Amino acid sequence: MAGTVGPGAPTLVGVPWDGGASYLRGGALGPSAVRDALWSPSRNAYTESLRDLRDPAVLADAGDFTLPTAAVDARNAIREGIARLLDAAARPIALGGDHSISYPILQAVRARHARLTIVQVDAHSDLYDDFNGDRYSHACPFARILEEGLCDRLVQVGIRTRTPAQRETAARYGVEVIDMRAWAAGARPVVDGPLYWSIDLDGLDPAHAPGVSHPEPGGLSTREVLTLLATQRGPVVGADVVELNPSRDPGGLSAAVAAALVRGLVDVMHDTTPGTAARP
Ligand SMILES: [Mn+2]
Repeated sequence: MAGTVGPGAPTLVGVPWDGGASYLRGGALGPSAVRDALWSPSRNAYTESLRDLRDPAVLADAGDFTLPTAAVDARNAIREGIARLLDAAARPIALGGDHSISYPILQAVRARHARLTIVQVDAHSDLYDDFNGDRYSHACPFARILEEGLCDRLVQVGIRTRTPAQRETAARYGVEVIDMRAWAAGARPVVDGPLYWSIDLDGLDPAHAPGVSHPEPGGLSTREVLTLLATQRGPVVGADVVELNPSRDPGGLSAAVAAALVRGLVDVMHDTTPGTAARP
């Protein structure tokens, strides 16, 4: 990795991995597409709270992980890379890559946080025990996270594709699910920190973020996700924004949405008790 890492600073790190994808590759190109959108001359460099992203104390960038091709080795590299960032007191914002990266990331985060709540924004619950024989598929990370006790609370928002087996798994582990029907009826999560955000872009409606491998109509708007981020208590200790597939995003609109979510995460990380976030 190259780049700068400031103490406590929200820190981008690219995780160019799509080996967990069950349908379409292409997500490995996500990190560079989000960076291009973040720094596009089509807009200025300020967040909605008027923080200047060019200030490394506002947003640092640790570059992209260099990942081996074997999945088990890639998971180890992701876990160890995130651990190094946390040891440097950074608050990682990981750019995927497919959703399988959340499992090794959370192994590293959990090792430093005795209390941890995860909010997952997603069309899918990602609770399959295995998918096509792969227990580390992007359809499975939250099954592994629950088995290993990598959080105290898991709150899923935006779900609209569950199977009966996944519903049973969620009930067995006490997962709090606000599916799209409940969201439309007005249900909202109430969580506090230490908090980790795992944002799958397909949690948004394809009208907002079409550039994903598994578009699922009936989802959240960009503004709804930004408001959800801003209205939870912190501290936010880490986050990922995953499943952008640039090969399905010819106009770059979904990359622009991912960049907007990164700016929202930067604001909430700074707004939620900086200094208490990186170490328990
Ligand atoms: Mn998903």
